[in-house]
Amino acid sequence: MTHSAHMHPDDIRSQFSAAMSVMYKKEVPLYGVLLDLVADVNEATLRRRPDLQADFERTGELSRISLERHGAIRVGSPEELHTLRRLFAIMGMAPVGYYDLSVAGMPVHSTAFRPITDASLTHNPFRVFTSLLRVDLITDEALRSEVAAILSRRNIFTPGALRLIERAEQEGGLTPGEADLFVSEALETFRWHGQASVNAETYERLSATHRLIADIVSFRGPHINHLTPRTLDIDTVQKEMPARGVSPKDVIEGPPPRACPILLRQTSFKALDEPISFPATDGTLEKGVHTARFGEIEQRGVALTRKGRALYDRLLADVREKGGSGSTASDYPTRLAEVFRDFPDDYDDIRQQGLGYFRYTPTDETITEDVTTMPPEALVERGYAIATPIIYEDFLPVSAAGIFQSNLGGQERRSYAANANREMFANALGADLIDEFDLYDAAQARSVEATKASLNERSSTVAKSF
Ligand code: OOG
Ligand code: NI
Repeated sequence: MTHSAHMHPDDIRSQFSAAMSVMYKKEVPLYGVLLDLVADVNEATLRRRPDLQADFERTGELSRISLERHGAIRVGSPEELHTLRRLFAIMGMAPVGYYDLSVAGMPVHSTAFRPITDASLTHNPFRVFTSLLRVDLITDEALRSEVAAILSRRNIFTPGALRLIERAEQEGGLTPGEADLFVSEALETFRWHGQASVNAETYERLSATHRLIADIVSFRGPHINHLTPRTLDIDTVQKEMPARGVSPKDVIEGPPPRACPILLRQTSFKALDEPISFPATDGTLEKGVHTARFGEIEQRGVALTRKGRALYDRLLADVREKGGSGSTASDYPTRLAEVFRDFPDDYDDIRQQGLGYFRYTPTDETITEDVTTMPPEALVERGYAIATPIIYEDFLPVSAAGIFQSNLGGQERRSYAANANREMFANALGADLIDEFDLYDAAQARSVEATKASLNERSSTVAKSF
């Protein structure tokens, strides 16, 4: 139970997300440049599109746009993931979805910690894409136990953070004073460490096995590796990046540009080569370079139903099969646009064909009938309700793989057999993974119920007045 003297988890999340953004801007100034560019483009887009502005005002989305961002981290051990789950829970963030990145040659699997209720998402949708190293995919047995030993020696959480996590669990929340302290202690886990915790020789060996393994294992903590603001016009931001001194990856991941955006489109600027140092045996420091941290932007669209998602996955697979070289070939955007002509680009079609999720709200239309058993589409037809797209709050594994790949520096391509192990992930987490489709289904159903209740109430008042 949340005691009234406790700070609301939504407010702790907002505070944490703001603090993280300030920290990352200091650590990676290019992220600040990207934030300014996104803010400029968003403002211009809303000025150009009053319809969009009106939609956003009606759904309460407007206030969240400028706040909205996601981050990503990678941890090494089940214990680290387990404590992260407890840490994020204090900020109202739960693990949603399972992403198997082994298919893309990445020795990790992932989830997204994020708020799950409508009110919390509107308040601040801050999410963290969180990956766990698959030690089981390291084939060299000696290296596997070395990695386990290195990881077992580190503690990525401060004693203060651990104490406050326990306190929040015992007391059912944190007071504002405790929450302040919690935010600054929690932030320490995600800070960058310029000094590796392993020597140069170990780093090189880890890196030769997979650069991602070196990134996860060689440091004191799981530095935040990017933060991603949400843009309303990703094509313009992508185009304008170079003029502001930011060099974007070649293509935008996800669906092509559309009148009715679906799911998620993402692009990033390439990871920076950053100076680091390694402890040498004689007590001195040896210089090195590490490439991991970058900036990313995203544009979000309507969440797709299982049927819609199956169509998206099939079309995307078609595009990639036809081209042969994934999303890096130069004709990729053309092929993408061509193949996606098979995905309806009109919200009414998307809704009527059951491809996307929508939130229903009542109109002011006069109503004299009982709508209890009326299908939602009939409510729309009769003008009793309007349907607004429910925004996709999650991630896309193929896009994530593209982002991983373009930011490891070098030509990282290892193949692992598709090797999902959701159960292993959930065991490490110590909790079940929430199914994203269940959340969207429930949000849509709740909006239908609330719309009908409000319409019925109005129709009975109308009836009485006759
Ligand atoms: C995570 C990459 C995935 C996204 O937006 O799809 C991701 C990582 O590089 O750790 O953040
Ligand atoms: Ni990302």
